[in-house]
Amino acid sequence: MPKSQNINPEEVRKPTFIEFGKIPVNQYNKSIQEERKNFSTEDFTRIYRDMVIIREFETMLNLIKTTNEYNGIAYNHPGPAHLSIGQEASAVGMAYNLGIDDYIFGSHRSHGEILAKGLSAIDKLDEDILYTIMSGYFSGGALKVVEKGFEGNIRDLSVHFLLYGALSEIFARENGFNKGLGGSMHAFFTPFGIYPNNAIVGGSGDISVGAALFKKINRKPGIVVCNIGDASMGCGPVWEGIIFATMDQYKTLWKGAYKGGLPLIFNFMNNLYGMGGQTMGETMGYDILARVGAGVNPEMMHAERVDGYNPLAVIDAFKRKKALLAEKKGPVLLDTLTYRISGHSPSDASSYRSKEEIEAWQKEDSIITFGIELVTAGIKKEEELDEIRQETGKLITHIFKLAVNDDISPRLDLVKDPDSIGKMMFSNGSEDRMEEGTPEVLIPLKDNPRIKSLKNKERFFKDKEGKPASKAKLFQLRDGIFEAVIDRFYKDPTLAAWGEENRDWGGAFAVYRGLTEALPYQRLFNSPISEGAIVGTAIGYGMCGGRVIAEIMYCDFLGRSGDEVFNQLPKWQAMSGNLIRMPVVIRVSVGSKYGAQHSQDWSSLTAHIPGLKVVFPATPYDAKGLMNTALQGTDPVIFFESQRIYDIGEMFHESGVPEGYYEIPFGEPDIKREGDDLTILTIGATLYPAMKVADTLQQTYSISAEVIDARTLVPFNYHPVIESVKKTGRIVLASDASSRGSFLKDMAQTITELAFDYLDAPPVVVGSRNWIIPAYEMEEYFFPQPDWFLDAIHEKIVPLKGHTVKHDFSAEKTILLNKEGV
Ligand SMILES: Cc1ncc(C[n+]2csc(CCOP(=O)(O)OP(=O)(O)O)c2C)c(N)n1
Ligand SMILES: [Mg+2]
Repeated sequence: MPKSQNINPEEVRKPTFIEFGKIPVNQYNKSIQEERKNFSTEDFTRIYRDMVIIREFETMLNLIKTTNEYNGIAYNHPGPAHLSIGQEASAVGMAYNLGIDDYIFGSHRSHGEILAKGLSAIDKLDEDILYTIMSGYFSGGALKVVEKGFEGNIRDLSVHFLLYGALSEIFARENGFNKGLGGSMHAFFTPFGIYPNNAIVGGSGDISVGAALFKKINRKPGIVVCNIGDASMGCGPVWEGIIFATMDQYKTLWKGAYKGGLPLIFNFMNNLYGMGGQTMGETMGYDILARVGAGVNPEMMHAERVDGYNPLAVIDAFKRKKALLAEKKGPVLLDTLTYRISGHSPSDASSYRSKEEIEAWQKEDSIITFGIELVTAGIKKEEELDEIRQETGKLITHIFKLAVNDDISPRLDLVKDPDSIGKMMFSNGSEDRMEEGTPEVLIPLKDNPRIKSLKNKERFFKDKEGKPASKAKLFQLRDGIFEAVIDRFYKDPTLAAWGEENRDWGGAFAVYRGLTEALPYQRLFNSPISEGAIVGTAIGYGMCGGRVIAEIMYCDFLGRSGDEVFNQLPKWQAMSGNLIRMPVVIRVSVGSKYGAQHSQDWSSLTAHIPGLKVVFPATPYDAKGLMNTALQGTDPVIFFESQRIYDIGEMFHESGVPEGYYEIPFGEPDIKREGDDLTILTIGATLYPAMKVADTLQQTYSISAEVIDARTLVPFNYHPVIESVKKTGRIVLASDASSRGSFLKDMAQTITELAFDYLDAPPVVVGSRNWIIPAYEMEEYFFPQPDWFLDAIHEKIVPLKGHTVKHDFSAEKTILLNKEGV
C-alpha cells in the first residue's frame, strides 16, 4: 500500500452494509421500427448479410466435418472446427460498432467473431486502405488468389480476402492469416483489429487485459473486447484477469491522462454450456452470469445481461458500454446470452441436452427472426433476403474451392525448407525502443538516489588495494540488473514493469529499489497476487507492441502461471506466422532458505518449452549484459536470478562491471576459469561451488579444471564446450535444479553425441536431489556441494588419489534411486 493512502482504522472498522445495485437483464426492448432512425436500410441489410455469411461459413465446415463434402466438392479436414451456428447475432452485434483500433480477443469458438469483426472493418475502411492492407499482408499472397478473375469493387474483394484468409488458416494453408500455423482455434488478423483467439479456455481472460493496459499506458485509441465462453468463468486466468483489470489504483493512484479505468469489455459469449457441462444450473452457481460483476468492484463492472439472439440488442449494449469506456469508467462485464445450435464440435452427439431444447432455440433462430422483422417492418423483401442467402452460398463455395485447391493454396513447404517453422519461433529483433517518443520519467537519471549511490561502489569484488570490498561497498548482482532495467526505462517509452511488490517496496529482493522515485505509476506498478495474470497481461502488452518486464517473485510460483508460460508466451510468435513480436522479459527469482515451496529451480522446465529464451546469469557483469540483451530483443525471455547470489560482487571480469551500456549475446557460455584436465559446466549459482571444486582439484589432486558458466540455457552454443572437452576429455555438469529430467541431462546427452570421440568418460551430472527442498539448515544435503563434485568425479570419471567418498554416486545407487523414483 502506498504511503499516500492512509488506511484509517476508525473508518474501516465502522459497521455498515454493502449494497448492490441492479444488474440489467435483457432490458433492451426497442422495436425495429423504433430503431429505424439509428440504422439505414444498408445497415440493416449488412447486419443480416453478416449473420448469413457466418452461418454459411460454419455450415460449410460442419458439412465438411460430418460428410466430407460441401456443394459437391469433397474435402477432408482432420483438424478442429468449433462452430458457432446459433451465435451469429451475438458476434455481429459485438463487432458492429468496432473499428480497427478496437481489438478483439477470442476463444476456440471464434470463427464468427473473426468474420463479424472483419466485415465490420471492411465496411468502415476506405478502399485504398483496404487494398494497402491486403497487398501488404505476407506480400499479398492471399490477395493474389482472390483477385484473380474477380470483378467488382475493392470492398467486395476485401470480403473475399477475409473469407479466404480465415478459411485457408483453418485448413492450414500458407495463404492463411497466420501461414496456417494458427489454425481454426488461433486464427487472427491484426490489421482489422482481430487479435489472437485461444484454444485454451479462458486464455484470453488475462491476455486481453494486457492489451487494454497497452492502450492505456501508451495512450492508444480504441477499446479491447475479450470474447470468452461462459464456462471460462471457472478458469483462474479469467478471474485473475478480472481482478487485474479492476484494480483501484487506475482510479486512485494513476495520474493525469492515465487516471481511470481500463478500456476493456469482458464479453462472455454465454451459450449456456461448456462442452457438455451446463453452466447455469450445473457447473456454476451464479444463476445469471452477469451477477459475477457485482462482487468485483463498486461499479459492479457495469455488468449486464444482453439478449445475444437479437443483434440490435447487442449493438445497443456495445454502443452504451463503449461510451462508458470513453469516460474511463471501464472495465465492463457483458453476459451476452446466446445458444450454440451446433454441437461443441461436429462429433458432438449432444447427449447432454434434449432435442426439445435445441428445437426451441432453433425456433427463435436469430437470422430467421431478424429476417422476419425486416420484412414485416418493410425494410427488406423476402426475395431480397433470399438473394442474400443465395449469393452467400455461391461466395462461400467459391472461397472454399480456392482454399482446398492444393495448387492455389499450398501448405508451408517443409520439404523445401524443413526449418521454416523453426525460423519463426523467435523474431530475434534488436530494438532500442519499441516506439519512438520520450519516455515519461519523474526525475533525470543522474538524480536517482540509487544511481548516485552506485557511483561509490566497487564494481569489482576487490578494491584498489586488492582487499575484498565490504558488502556495503560492493556493486552487487542486483545492481547489475537494476542498471540495465533503469537504462531501458529511459530509452523505451513503451517499457512498463509490474509484479508483486514492485513499487514502493522496491521488489522483494531490492532489485527495483530506486525505480519508484523514477517512474510514474503506469510504468511501474504493484500487481495483485496473480502470477497467471502477471504473465498473461505481459503477453497481451507485448503482442500489441509494448516492451514489458513482469516479475515472478519465486520460481516456485511459476506453476501458478503455467498456462501463460508454457502455452501462451512461447507460442504466439510462431502461431502468428511470425508477424507478432513478444518483447516480454519475465524475471524469476530462484529462492533458498524458505523450504520446499520457495526454493525450487525450475529453469529446466522453461528450457524444455520451445519458443522461450532462457537465461541464468551468475555474476553482476553477466547479469547486466544479459539483461541489456533481453531488453534490446523482441523475444520472450525467462530471466532467472538466484537469491543466493543477489549480494555477490563481480569476481571474474577484472575491469569490473562497466557503468555504460553493453550487451552479452545470448547463447554464449563463458569460460570462467581455464584448465586442461576436466571441464565443469555450470548453470546459475552453482558456478561458485564449482570454482571451489576447481581449487581443490588443483591443490589436492593436481587436476586442472576448466569452469564454464552456461549463462544461457536457450539458445546455447555448444562449440566452446566441445572445444573444452576436446582438450580435457571429461566433463561434469552442475546446477541447482533437481537432476532427474533436468536441462543438465539434456546437455549431457547432446555433448555425448557431439563429442563422443573426445570423451574419456561419460558426461556426469551433479544436480540437486529429487526431493522436496528441506529447511535452510538441511539445504547442504539437497543442493550440490563441492564434495559431491569430488565424489562424482572419483566414482565416474577418474579416481582421485586418497579420496574417500561420502556421497554414493555408484551405478548401483543410481539404479536404485531411479527404481524408487527419488
Ligand atoms: C484449459 C482448457 N480446459 C479444457 C479444454 C477443453 N474444452 C474446449 S472447449 C471447452 C468448453 C468451453 O466452454 P465455454 O468457455 O463456455 O465456450 P464454448 O465452447 O461454449 O464456446 C472445453 C472444456 C480446453 N480447451 N482448455
Ligand atoms: Mg459456453
